[in-house]
Amino acid sequence: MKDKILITGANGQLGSVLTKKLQDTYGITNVIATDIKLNANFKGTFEFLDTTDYNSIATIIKEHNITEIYHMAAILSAKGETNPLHTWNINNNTFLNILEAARLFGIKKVFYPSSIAVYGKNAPKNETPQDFFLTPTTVYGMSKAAGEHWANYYFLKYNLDVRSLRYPGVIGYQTSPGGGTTDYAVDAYHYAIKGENYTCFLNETSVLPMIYMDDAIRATLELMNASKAQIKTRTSYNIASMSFNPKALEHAICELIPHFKMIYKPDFRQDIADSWPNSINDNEARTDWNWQPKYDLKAMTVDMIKNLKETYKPENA
Ligand code: VAH
Repeated sequence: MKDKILITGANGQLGSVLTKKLQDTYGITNVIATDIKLNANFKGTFEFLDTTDYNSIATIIKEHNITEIYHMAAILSAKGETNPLHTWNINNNTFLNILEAARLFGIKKVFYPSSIAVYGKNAPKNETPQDFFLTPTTVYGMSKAAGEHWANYYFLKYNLDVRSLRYPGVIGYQTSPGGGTTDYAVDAYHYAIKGENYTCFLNETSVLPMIYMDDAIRATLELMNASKAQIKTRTSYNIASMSFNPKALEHAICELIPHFKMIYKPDFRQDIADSWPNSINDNEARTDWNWQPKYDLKAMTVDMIKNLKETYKPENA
């Protein structure tokens, strides 16, 4: 029987690009994209789904004979701090609904997106190891750390094949990010293409782990397509690609758009960034399922600017 994929949060920064990749991989009719609102130019099978409601999830699984679930719906770090209890409810209770439905309906595989936001200030700042105790200080990070333990619990107790990645800050041209602390790195490219300077909400020395969208999506599918025996970490895998600070990003963009400038005005997001690692050790992902990033800051910048120039062409705007 053909795999039928359910993806939640299909309108999100990662969810929308992952939906397209899943459609290309499994066939557009075999991917059920869901979210709480429909994106006007969406192509494929879409269903409205509020994952805080268990019965709605169960209905979609039964109606479409779902075999795999990618649960991408979540509120990110910066936006999450504006309403902590709501963020906890959305990020955690939705995942528990997904896990219960997956268990009861015999779903083959579940993907859960975690984040380097699960680490706190006491973790080693450089080459932060996979297995270090997690002391997040954002509700987003707390919810992702809790979700990792629930994923591991459902694997141990019910043998549910839940797999997870701790994404660094994801940068892509396809979608605007929403409410993240690493969003500055996406916004800066857009301002540069428009010929405008960018006011960055982090200071110029804030080094953070980042990953290009193409690498993040490929890592997701490579993890999900690995054999069950290869998956030895059932909380979540660290993956790393590059680390840079806003000044390095400014220089990389200026190589291609010389007059571009960033102005630095740190806001509340500086404290969030300061609590996260500078760089990540991902030896386990490389050993267990051969993870290998392809994009560095220079290659990402070339690809971002090439694609954004297309996006901003009058005929495409
Ligand atoms: C955020 N983009 O900024 C997300 C990510 C590591 C950061 O989890 O909240």
